Amino acid sequence: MRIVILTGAGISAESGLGTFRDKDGLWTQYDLNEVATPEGFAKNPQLVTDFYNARRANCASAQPNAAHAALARLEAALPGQVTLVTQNVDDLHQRAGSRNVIQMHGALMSALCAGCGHRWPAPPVMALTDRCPACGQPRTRPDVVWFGEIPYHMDAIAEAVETCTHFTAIGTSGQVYPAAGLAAEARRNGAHCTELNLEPSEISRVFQTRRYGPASQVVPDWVA
Ligand code: BV8
Repeated sequence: MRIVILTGAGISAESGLGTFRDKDGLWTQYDLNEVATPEGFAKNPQLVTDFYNARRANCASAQPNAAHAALARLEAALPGQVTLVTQNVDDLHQRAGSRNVIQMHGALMSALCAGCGHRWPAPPVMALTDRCPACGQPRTRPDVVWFGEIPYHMDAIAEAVETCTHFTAIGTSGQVYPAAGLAAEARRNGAHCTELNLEPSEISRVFQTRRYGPASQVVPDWVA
């Protein structure tokens, strides 16, 4: 058995981290073009740095919930058979004990040098004057994938999706590509696809099995 799990912001909602497109989501409070695009960062780097500093602080004070813990148990019970692909930039999967985690949209807890590409653990509060430990340039940016940028680890993700027997999406609205296209790809490759979400997503029709409710309830039930 080879299981690919794709998670989105909904799995961290009950840990107190906001989602993006729910009624009080992040994209109702911020214009994504201003805070989640390279153009936005170029136009107002301080606004973007402040946006990610605030989310990093929220993440540091949040705790993994029962859904994160259940996925860590699943991975431990099926060594080498579970690949966890997350769209989330929080570190709650890792803090819950998941080991094989692919963060396709990057990580809040990582800093990136826009000059030389070096990555290092982000300070709690990133500043535009922070210098890269490798090249010394003051070109620090959040190590996240903005709209228009290519997601990380796409080759590894494609290989996992091509060979998996089961694909389960958890807590994602299925609106952001290429992540939202992975379920249909897995289905085409013969995988059994399951959606675990609060409500039907944009891509619900792709899934053979669908369970709706809060992740902290439906995910442990699914893992059991
Ligand atoms: C790409 C940054 C090319 C990090 C994010 C024009 C120009 C360029 C590209 C495009 C373009 N037009 C369209 C595109 C493609 C674009 C895209 O998809 N746009 C959408 C809006 C149409 N994609 C890109 O730009 C991507 N790059 O295409 O490059 C390429 C690609 C491949 C190969 C070669 C070239 C880059 C996309 C990444 C953008 N970065 N974030 C950050 O700040 O976090 S996206 C952002 O949305 C987050 O990463 C988030 O993870 C992601 C998806 O959102 P969800 O996780 O699904 O969250 P959402 O709020 O939407 O839904 C939450 C769900 O949870 C809901 O269904 C809700 O019901 C449920 N829920 C709520 N509570 C609970 C719950 N479920 C269970 N329990 C609960 N308690």
